[in-house]
Amino acid sequence: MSQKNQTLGEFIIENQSSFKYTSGELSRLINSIRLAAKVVNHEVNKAGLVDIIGAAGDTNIQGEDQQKLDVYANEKFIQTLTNRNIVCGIASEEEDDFISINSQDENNNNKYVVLIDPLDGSSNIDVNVSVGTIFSVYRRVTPVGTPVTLEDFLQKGSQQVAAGYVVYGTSTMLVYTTGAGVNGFTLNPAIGTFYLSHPDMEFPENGKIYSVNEGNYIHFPQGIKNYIKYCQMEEGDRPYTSRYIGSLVSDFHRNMIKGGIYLYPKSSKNSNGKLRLLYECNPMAFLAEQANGKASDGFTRILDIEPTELHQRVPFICGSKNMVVKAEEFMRLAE
Ligand code: P6P
Repeated sequence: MSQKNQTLGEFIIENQSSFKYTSGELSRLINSIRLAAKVVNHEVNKAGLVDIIGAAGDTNIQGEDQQKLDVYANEKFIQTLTNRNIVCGIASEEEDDFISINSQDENNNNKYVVLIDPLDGSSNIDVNVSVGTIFSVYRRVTPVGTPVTLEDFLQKGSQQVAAGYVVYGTSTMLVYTTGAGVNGFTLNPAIGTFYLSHPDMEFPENGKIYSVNEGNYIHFPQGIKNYIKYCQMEEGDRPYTSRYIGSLVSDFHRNMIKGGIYLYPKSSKNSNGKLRLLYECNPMAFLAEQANGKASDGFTRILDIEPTELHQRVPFICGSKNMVVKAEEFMRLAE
């Protein structure tokens, strides 16, 4: 049983034996994400002071303006994971294609691939609202020692061996799972150490918060419209409270602590929704299920979706189990 105020390093060592692949490689991977998170956190915290905010001028494969902090965070996570020779491949929201690590090195016996959204919610950067990093880890499925292929990245979310996020908020937290529950670590910036502040995090089965961009209401499927009206109805424990930060990591984190549901449905504007399956929905769905929550596209469990493209998008409904079940009921009734 983990105890509060344990450092992340102590926690990793103590729990390494409980991880079925006890090679220590995954522990080193989490440690490298910890390092990159501290480096990015330092820049995020001074974004308003130096000319590092504002668009970098380029646009990523999503057609979104790349904020300089997006580019910086992407570089730092890729650099940290590459230099420590821990993974054999990386995919990122900011990279059109996946990156094969040390594919020329026949000694590259690394067996993990990492998929990242290096700075989710980046449109919030220059208005001083929380942003986050999301990561997802798989064991490769192609032979060790050969260059990774797209097959290593297009795995179902149920095959993840680890997933987590960093939320750069009023405090910086690293929240992750290796399949044995969800634990949250808060950074003490004075000494650069993450401490276990939220052991065994769980979604309350019910909640009173719903998170959706209601500006898209008229474009939503009828089932989602009906669910939103259900949340707003004066009945029983309703109306619920609407809270939408515009940063998935922040909305997810608050809902996990307080109880709630996050929805990014498909719409007539986004036929598959906006969020990306591989490096946003799958890791958050793995965390949700490990925290007694639920995640679906309205009909299918997110972790069961067979990926077809690196940057594919899916509708995303995630949070307190009974709230997601209710939303799915409205989706089925409206079919
Ligand atoms: P909208 C950020 O770009 C993001 O991917 C999520 O973090 C966030 O919840 C959502 O998109 C916000 O999108 O269309 O409501 O601004």
